[in-house]
Amino acid sequence: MTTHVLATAGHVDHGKSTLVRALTGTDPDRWDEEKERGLTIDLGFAHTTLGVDQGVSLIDVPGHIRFLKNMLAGVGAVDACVFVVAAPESWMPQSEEHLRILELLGVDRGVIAVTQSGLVDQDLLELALLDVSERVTGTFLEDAAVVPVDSVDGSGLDELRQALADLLADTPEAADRQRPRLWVDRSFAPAGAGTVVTGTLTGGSIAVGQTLAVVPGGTDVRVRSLQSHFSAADRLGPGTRAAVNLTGIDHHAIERGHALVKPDQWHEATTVDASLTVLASLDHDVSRRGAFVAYIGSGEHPVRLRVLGPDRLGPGTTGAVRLHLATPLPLLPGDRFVLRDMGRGETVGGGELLDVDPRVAAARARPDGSVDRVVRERGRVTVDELERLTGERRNPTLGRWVTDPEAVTATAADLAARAEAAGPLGVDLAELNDWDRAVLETTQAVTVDQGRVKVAGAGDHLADHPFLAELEASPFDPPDADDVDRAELAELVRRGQVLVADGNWYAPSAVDAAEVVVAGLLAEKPEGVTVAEVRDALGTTRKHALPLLSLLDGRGATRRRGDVRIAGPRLGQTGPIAR
Ligand SMILES: Nc1nc2c(ncn2[C@@H]2O[C@H](COP(=O)(O)OP(=O)(O)OP(=O)(O)O)[C@@H](O)[C@H]2O)c(=O)[nH]1
Ligand SMILES: [Mg+2]
Repeated sequence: MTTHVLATAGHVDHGKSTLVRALTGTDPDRWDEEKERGLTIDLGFAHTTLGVDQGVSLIDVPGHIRFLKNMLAGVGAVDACVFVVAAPESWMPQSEEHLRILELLGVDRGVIAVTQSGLVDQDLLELALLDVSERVTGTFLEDAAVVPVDSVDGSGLDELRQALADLLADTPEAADRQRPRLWVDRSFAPAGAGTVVTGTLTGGSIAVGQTLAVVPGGTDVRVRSLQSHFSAADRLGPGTRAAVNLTGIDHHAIERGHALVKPDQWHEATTVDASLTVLASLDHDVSRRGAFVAYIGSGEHPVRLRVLGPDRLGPGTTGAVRLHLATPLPLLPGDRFVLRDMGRGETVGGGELLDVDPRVAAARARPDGSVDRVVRERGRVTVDELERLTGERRNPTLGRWVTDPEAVTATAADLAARAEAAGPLGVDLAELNDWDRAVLETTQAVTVDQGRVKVAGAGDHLADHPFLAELEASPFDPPDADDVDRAELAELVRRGQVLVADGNWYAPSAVDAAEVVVAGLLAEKPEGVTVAEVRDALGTTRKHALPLLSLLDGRGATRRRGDVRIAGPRLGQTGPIAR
């Protein structure tokens, strides 16, 4: 069974609700007031099956201008429309306005029902059909089937059903992008059931037991049960009308215009850049002045508007605008909106969101909806963040980021500059963040040597540090290290280029040489040699003989026994005698 969601559209009293009832058996006018007045105030919902396996959900909208807000809440996520024009009155103002709104929202297909056909003679019917086909020329309904019907006497209904079946056979099923979003159009609390919200589910599936987030607000809720048109389901896919029973939220805390989404999957946008197409019928330019509201998803949101580039847009033109929302919404580039001016009570135009988190100042912003630009403006963006901002999941190009080549080059240059500034010792690797480290792998400009980031090819200044030469010049009577840079000294010791014992510093070659001398002594006196004998043999003082011997003890060349040193287990194995 495929399912599609359709909305009605058309002027007040042209027979939308009557047609929905004739097609589905359900009266979409739910409220007593609606039934009494014969006027649709709010959205109505009905369901039918065409043929054996084509499920159709119908959202019935009000035609009266006063309830345009409710109409807009209903048509945001539909696959197609049933456009209703009454034969006796033919094209009327809300026929026009609804058509414009559907166009602005990106609805791209539908059927046209010319209703109340039994109330006019053949000539008038022909006139109405002609009028309608002229009105829709150049719009998405240009090639739509136009079917005369009378919902009261039933004539034409079979043809309309067939036209709908043909339309839906050609209509792709709602895409599953694993990114479910349900714009809430109703929230209520049936006795004993907690909170129930309804809406048109798009972008992905939701399942019983799943945790979802309410935006705005971010409240986590759990799906207790699911229904579509009163039949229970464990899971509902995109392109279905969904009634979701939630735990974790009071029904007053979630309302029309809010959205249910997966936690952490959506950027919550408050400033967005968008294209705005101004209706050709508008009699003035659009500038930042106006009491604007944007209809996005199922909601009505006051916005501040700024035209990007020029400061105004003329009727019939398209340009870029920046919108500031009062409440954050889970939005993506490609989402559609309709803009109205509440002060003038008119529909201004509408368009498509291009950037849900603009980075460039309005004066310079040139939004275009491209994923590459989002990456370029940021330099780097994690794959998760990129998906939140664009809906697109890309493979990372470096570490966990999708990167702009210029940003990688810039960071590499920055690393080189830091290494340069840090001098010969370089920068401690521990000071670099994840991004720096990732870039490090890609650049030849710096190298990592023993945990320090250094300018590549700078050579190792520590290898010929002057202190080493001083130590080697007087191996058994070496100088102190008071004038040596502490960090450099520590690094020399860490590398083993300088040996330290009892606060004295020695060249490794000095200890090697001492080992040769002591080995010679021990060859003659295997029973052991004294410190004094070693001191004399090295021609040094006790101050240095003691640390040198303890360094030899340390490497296992000698070993203490009472007052003397004897051969250690590794005598001749680590020093120059072995080599
Ligand atoms: N004879 C006849 N009467 C119709 C037909 N369609 C609607 N009507 C009548 O026209 C009146 C208005 O019909 P509705 O279905 O309420 O019109 P609507 O488009 O839903 O109106 P709103 O929702 O308020 O915009 C009602 O009295 C209907 O009985 C039709 O095809 N034939
Ligand atoms: Mg109605």
